[in-house]
Amino acid sequence: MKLEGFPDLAPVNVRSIELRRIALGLVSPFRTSFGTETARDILLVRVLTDSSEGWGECVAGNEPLYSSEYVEGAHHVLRHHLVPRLWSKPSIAALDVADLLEPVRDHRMAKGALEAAVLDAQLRANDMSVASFLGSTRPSVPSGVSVGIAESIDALVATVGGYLEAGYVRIKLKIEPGWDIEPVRVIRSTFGDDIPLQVDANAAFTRDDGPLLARLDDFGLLLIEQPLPEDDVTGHALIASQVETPICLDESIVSSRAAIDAIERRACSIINIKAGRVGGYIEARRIHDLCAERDVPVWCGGMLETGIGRAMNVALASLPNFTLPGDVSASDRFWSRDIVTDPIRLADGWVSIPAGPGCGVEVDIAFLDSVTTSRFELRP
Ligand code: NPQ
Ligand code: MG
Repeated sequence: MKLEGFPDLAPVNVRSIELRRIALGLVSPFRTSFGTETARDILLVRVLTDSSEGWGECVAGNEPLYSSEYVEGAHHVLRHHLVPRLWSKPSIAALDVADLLEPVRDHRMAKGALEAAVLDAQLRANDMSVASFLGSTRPSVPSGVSVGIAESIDALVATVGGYLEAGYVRIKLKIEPGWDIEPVRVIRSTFGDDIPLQVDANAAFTRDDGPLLARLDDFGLLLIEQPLPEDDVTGHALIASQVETPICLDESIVSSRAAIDAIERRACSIINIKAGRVGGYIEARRIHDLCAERDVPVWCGGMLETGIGRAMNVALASLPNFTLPGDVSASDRFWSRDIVTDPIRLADGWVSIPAGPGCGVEVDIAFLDSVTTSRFELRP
């Protein structure tokens, strides 16, 4: 199946695929309603072709807490079920990958990482950037930041103050039952009504919490992200009918089908797009397009990516219907040192889209080797 609006590029001959795991500590612990992350075990996919190399980043977490996927499971399904399916074709294009992997149910983060690596390799061979391939219309995008649940309200105020000082143009507060109205009230009273502000519950509330969430209407938030569990689309429609603030879905939107379903059922009026969650950048573009046709704004989510995934996210975020600032923070929001030589940086609250071929950034192979915990090579 050929997609509308994607450039038709020469395929590549894949010689080998490496599954590499790295260990990276976060600059500070990141607490959400589902847990606290202090370090990440990240799976990278490296594709070697006759003429190029490509990298893809798997966004699965150390544990299956954000969603059912986790890094060890992604590694297993890539090695035993996904990578072997690529060997069925002698030469391959990124636009073929999803169809080859389609018989395997779910495992979208694993599939997305493999597709991203093939895409990076194919685009480098064809001297085209991910941004051009996806249909970017801007050279830079505004940068938002996601702020974890803090030890205290004072600590939260200090953290948010630091990000505003750094230039971030939009703040997202993580919330959970008991850390919901008060943090929002204090951030508004401290920093004023003008800063673009939103909240993310990561599925921590219930269908009975409509009246509680409606109290957030007083604070002029851009949106409330994923208040209820992933599979409760009808529950989100119920909450949306009780709350003035727009409801945005993240975890629930696992595919373009799920996006259409949630929109038609009025469960959300805004969608967070994460390529990993939906199985890759091509499906992410498809969701962008269908939301644009329905006048549903989208924004680009983040999954604590290194410079590889972060560069591709910034490219995605520069498509025209990404009209809200994304969680496309600078690399130093999460990492003291990135695995790429030219990590994403903040300039007046904006980030630039890398212009080079593929994801547009180069891996710092010596540093990468120093943080590598395992490597596994697969061949046809
Ligand atoms: C979200 N991201 O929007 C996610 C949640 C999240 C930047 O808020 C390891 C892997 C840790 C994935 C922590 C942001 C994670 C993770 C949080 C995703 O819901
Ligand atoms: Mg979220």
